[in-house]
Amino acid sequence: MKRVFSGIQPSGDLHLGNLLGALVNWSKMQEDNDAVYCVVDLHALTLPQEPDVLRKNTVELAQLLIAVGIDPERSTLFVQSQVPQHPQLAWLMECTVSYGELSRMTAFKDKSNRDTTKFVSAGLFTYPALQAADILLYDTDFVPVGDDQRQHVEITRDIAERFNSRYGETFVVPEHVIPEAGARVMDLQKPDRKMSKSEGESPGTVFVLEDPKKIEKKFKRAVTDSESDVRFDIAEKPGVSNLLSILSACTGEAPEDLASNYEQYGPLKTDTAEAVIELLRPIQARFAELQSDPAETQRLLRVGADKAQVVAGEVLARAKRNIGLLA
Ligand code: ATP
Ligand code: LTN
Repeated sequence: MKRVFSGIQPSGDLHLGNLLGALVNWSKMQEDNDAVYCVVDLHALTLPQEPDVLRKNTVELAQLLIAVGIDPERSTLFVQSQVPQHPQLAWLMECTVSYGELSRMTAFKDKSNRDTTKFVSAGLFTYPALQAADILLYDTDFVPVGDDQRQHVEITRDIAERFNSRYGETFVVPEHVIPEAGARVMDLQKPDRKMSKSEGESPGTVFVLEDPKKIEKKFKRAVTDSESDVRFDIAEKPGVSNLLSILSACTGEAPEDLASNYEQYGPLKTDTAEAVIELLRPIQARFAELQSDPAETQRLLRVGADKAQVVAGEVLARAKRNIGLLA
């Protein structure tokens, strides 16, 4: 059986981009693979966190993952900081990646440049080394992610190949799995920017737990353009194409085919809002049930961490042995 691994940060409220770009595939891929899914709380520390908020977000994100369909009986679901092999292997990864390679990461450039007065932690810079550790610790074959993580999976492959060629066959070289529709959900107000959760409350971000009435409003006010024809053309019509991509991810129909059903923006907005609300309805209901018992979620996560440590311990021992550290 193939191994699947992916992670998500407890850095804010889950949005439609996370769901369509990553979590739909997480859920699908657990059917035929040995899936390992992780709430990457150590990654969230790259930006300053409020301790109580981080704790709450970590448990609630795990509950949301279960609500979306991740089955903790079938998949291994755990929190990164409860498996100490992650930061341990990350050091070996930091010593296998170069300063130049890390400097070329667009996610780092975006986040460190966004506000020049903000504190830029060293962790934000070395972040891909920890991500490589996450992935390589499980002999991962496939990594389901959104399009923005393409470069991070690529650098993970480079690190694995370099380590293998320096110290002998140690790591499986993983591949990304990026969905056809929904890989890059854009902000409804700024369709040239990806929908993002660390932006906070924004009229262009649709949250998984958002009230249906609010979702409807956000779609109604989505930025389109001054023309009126509906066609799928990301360069010329980013706003309209974003709506078609979202509708496509919800319905499974190609965005080009969907475009031919519409002559005006209004009905496209209404139908997209409706498809999204229907997709979210069962997730919201299931989350409400799970939320009432955080202790049970924490118990499940502990079980997941114990399961994860079995594999992570073996792979870390292999890496330590091959690089010349004492057992
Ligand atoms: P942040 O805004 O804090 O960087 P994020 O919203 O990008 O967070 P992450 O935890 O970094 O969320 O990502 C979780 C998963 O969701 C990743 O696989 C990522 O590729 C995917 N993802 C995030 N934003 C989008 C988006 N707008 N469209 C499609 N996939 C996305
Ligand atoms: N960097 C990712 C989150 C992440 C991840 C991972 C994704 C951390 N470790 C391992 C896939 C595999 C992000 O910010 N979206």
